Amino acid sequence: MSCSEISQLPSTDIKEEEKLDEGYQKTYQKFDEIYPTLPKGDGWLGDGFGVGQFLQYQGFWIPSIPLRGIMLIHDHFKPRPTDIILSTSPKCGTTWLRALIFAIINRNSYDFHNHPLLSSNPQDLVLFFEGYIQEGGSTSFIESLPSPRFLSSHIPFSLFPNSMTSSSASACRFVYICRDPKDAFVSMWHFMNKLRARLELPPLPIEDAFELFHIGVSLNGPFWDHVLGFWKASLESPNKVLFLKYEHVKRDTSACVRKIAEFLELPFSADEENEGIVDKIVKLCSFENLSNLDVNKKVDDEKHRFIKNPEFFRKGRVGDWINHLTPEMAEILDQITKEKFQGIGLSFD
Ligand code: PAP
Repeated sequence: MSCSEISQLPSTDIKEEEKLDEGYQKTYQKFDEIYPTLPKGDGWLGDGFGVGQFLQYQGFWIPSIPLRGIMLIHDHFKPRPTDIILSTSPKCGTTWLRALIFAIINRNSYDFHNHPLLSSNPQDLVLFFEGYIQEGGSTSFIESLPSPRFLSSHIPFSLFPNSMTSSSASACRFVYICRDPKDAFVSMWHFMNKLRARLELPPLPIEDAFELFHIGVSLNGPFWDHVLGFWKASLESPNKVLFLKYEHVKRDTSACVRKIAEFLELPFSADEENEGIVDKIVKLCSFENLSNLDVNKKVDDEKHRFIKNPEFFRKGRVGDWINHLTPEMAEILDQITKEKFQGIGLSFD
C-alpha cells in the first residue's frame, strides 16, 4: 500500500460493526467473503503491520485495509463535484503534491510566515481517502468534511466507482502524479527497508524487491497499469483528470503550480502574480524547506502513526536510481515502460 496510506490507516475496530447500520455491515461481510478467494502476493513487509500481504483485486495488488476502504467507497461514498482527489502510485510525489495543492487552494486563508505546512506534515493536512473512509467503521467522518474536500489516494483509476470518475457534473476532479518507475522503485525499496527495520526484519535485498516490482507485485501495482489508467482518463476527460510527472514538476515547479490552479478553476490573478504568490508556494513546499522543518525532522512518539514524518523525505531528486540499479535492472524497467506505453505518447525520457 502506499506509504502515506499506511501511515494514515485509522484503527477501525471491527467490533464497531455491531453498532453500524445494515448497509455498512453488508459491505464488511462482502469483504470477509471475498478476502479468502483472492490471490495473495508478497507485500515486501512479511506480515508487518497487518499490511504485509497484497491481495490481487481486479488486476491490482492491494493490501487488505485499503481494499476494504475501496469497497466502502463503492457502496457508500457520496461524491461532490468540488471534491479534489490527489492520486498517486506510491512514492511518486504524494507528499509534495499534498503540500502544493493544499497551499494553492488555501492561499487566501493563511499567512505564508505562519502557515500550517510549517508546523504540520502534509499527511496531517490532507487525509488518506481509503484509510479515513473507515474512520469509526463508516464513511460518516469523510462525509462530514466541508467542501471542497481535498483527499489523497493510491487507488487505481479503474477501481474508483463510476460516480466519481464519469464525465458527469457530479463526478470528482483528480490530480495524478507519476514518476520514472526506476526512481519510484528505488524510493519504495528504501522506504520499505525503513519499515522493515522497525519491524526488526532483515533488509530486503534490492534484487528480491526488483523481482516483485518488475512483475507487477508492488503496492497498488502493477506500477505501469496504475499510470496507464490515469493517463487514458486524462486524455478522455482533461477537465476532470490532470496528469503530471514528478520530473516536470521538479523542472518547472512554478509552471506546474499555475497549471494545477487553472485546472482547479482557481487561477492566479494579476495581483497575486505581482505579489509573487506562486513563488511563495513553490518555496514553502520545496523539498529543502519541508524536509528541514522540525515537524518533519523529528519523530513524534505521541502520534502512533505507522509512518513517521521523516520517512516521507529522502533525497527528493530525479535520477537517483543510477546509484542503486544495475544497468541490467534499469534496462528491464525501461523495456517494460516502452512496451506498456508504446504508441500512447507517454514516456519518462
Ligand atoms: P508516499 O507514497 O509514501 O506518500 P511520496 O511522498 O509519494 O510517498 O514519495 C516520497 C518521495 O517523494 C521521496 O523520494 P525519494 O525517495 O526519491 O527521495 C521523497 O524524498 C520525495 N519528496 C517528498 N517531499 C518532496 C518535496 N517537497 N519535493 C520533492 N520531492 C519530495
